[in-house]
Amino acid sequence: MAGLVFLTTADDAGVPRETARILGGARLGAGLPAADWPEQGIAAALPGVAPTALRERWLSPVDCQQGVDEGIAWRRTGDVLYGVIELDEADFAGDARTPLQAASETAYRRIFRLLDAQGLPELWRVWNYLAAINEESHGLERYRQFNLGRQDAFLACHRGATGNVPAACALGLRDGPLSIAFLAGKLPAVAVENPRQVSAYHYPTDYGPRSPTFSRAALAYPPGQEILFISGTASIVGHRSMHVGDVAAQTRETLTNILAVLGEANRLSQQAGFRPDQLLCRAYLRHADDWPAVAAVIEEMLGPVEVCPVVADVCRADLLIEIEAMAMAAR
Ligand code: 3EB
Repeated sequence: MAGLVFLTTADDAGVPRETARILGGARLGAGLPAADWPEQGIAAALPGVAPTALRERWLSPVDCQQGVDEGIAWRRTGDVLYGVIELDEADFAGDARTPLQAASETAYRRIFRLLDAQGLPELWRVWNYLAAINEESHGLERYRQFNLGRQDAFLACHRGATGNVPAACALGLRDGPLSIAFLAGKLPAVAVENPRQVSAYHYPTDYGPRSPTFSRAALAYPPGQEILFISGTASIVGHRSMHVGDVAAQTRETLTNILAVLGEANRLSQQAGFRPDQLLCRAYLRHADDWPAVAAVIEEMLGPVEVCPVVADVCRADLLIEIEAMAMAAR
């Protein structure tokens, strides 16, 4: 059975003109026009990528249904749904919470409302982007404000904030709205943790009044397929940042974490054969100039994998690199 296909292209050459089968995706970099399917725009520099932009698409084997609800652009194919919501924090000025906390809680409440209405309640993977993630306002770092709003929405919408939570990433861009893309389905994903790390949802309060709500990876089950989503992964052992100031050592620690998560995923997986050289990676670099050093460590530790480098701010000020990965298999 043909399932979902994930496609990355530098331009639109060779891509089917039939856009009804595009479930959704992301536009990275600058220079491509916005798509007319649910697409998350990530306006960031892509070091070493020529030209200057990439488009990622999830292709469905059949035409998708689509809609827009409470500002969420979504498409679904069978029991899988992809959506994107962008909220402008300025629209939440005057709320008792900080504008970012209010926007974050609102976005997640809307997502859960849509998923409940569609009968696809299981959130598998979330991509979060916000402006100036490490800056402080209202006496709290903005990433920590985001964590407050996100966790409140999970609890209010009866999801729970520990255990079976989605795989995710959360990155800072220079400016722009709060932007959240997600994949969800009818069947629950299997959450995967990392034996080398404290679960993020159990981080001590030194990292903020509310813990981040994500799992280290998720195994998701579209019909006939198993998809491994490895969350944004950094140079953290236990709950502490390691190798502060040394991007090559941080990349090595990050990949050691990814390989540990991969091992756990294979232990829990239905087909148990995900290999390091099969990973499709996105590497978030605080500094574009670090890309050659990061690329060399990735090649050394994973082999010649596909990597999309993106300049973005990692959610702890002492981290220079965060890497996420995906792999797909037939089931
Ligand atoms: C960490 O391990 C690094 O808040 O959704 C990675 C992936 C990180 C997801 C999130 C944060 C998030 O804590 C940061």
